[in-house]
Amino acid sequence: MIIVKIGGSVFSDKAGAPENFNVETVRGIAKEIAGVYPDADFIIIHGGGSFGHPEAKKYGIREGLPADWESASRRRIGFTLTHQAMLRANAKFINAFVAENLPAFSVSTSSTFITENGKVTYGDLEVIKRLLELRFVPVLFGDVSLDLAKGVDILSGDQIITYLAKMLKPEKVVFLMDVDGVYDGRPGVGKLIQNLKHDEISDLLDRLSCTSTGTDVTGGICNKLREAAKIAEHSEVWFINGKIPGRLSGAILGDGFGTRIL
Ligand code: ATP
Ligand code: IP8
Repeated sequence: MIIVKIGGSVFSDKAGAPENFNVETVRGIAKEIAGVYPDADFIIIHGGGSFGHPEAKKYGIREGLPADWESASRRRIGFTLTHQAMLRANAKFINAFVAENLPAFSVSTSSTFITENGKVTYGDLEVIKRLLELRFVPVLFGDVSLDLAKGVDILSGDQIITYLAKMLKPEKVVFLMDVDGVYDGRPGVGKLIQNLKHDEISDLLDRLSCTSTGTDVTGGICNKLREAAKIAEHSEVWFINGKIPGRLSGAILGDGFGTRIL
């Protein structure tokens, strides 16, 4: 099984207009997956991009549910609206995948997982396992979550992958971003790291400024790297450019260009 995270920076311009979606890029990714399916099973997770992040930020979802009724009422509405924004993104993914003849099936993250401070504490994977047995391609997404500590929170797609990797032990996890991989400084300034040992990640985190864009509520590249260190205990992990045709196929076939976590 291969888990592919399609980052928000790949399918949308996160600093651009609300809910912009690059359908050509997503169709290209779907085509590369269709070239390998059904020889390999896939789970797809997409991020929030210009859909979930602006709404989550606007309504302060990461702050949880406050005690006073008026603020809590506004946050509950924001929780619903953030989820709806993610469902609109998800519908665009399903359409693009189906157009490439892949049986992509939407699995709503907030109905599958419960979090505690944004980390999965409970996940019901039965539907996902059954979908895989029947050769569907489950498509999950970063989403709002019901949270044991805060009432409500955001569950990042990157965090979902850590949980799935632990439970399902995929052969490979591929993170698609809008840059060639992980850099030892800001992309364009730092050098691309082609092989990164998972025990070097904490030093790298110290060296990085740890921000991606102003609209990201889930911690950008730093959260991704922290999760990758955990995922690498169970599977092969790649960070590659999802906007360049052929790179995903390369990582799937084992001679990818990007960063490989060892
Ligand atoms: P989303 O969270 O919406 O799914 P994403 O998965 O594409 O988005 P981001 O959280 O935006 O990922 O993180 C990727 C971004 O981090 C890239 O667009 C890149 O410009 C930025 N970045 C910052 N520092 C680095 C670095 N050292 N190495 C790689 N990317 C970096
Ligand atoms: O982009 C965030 O998921 P991510 C989801 O995978 C929302 O971190 C709703 C902002």
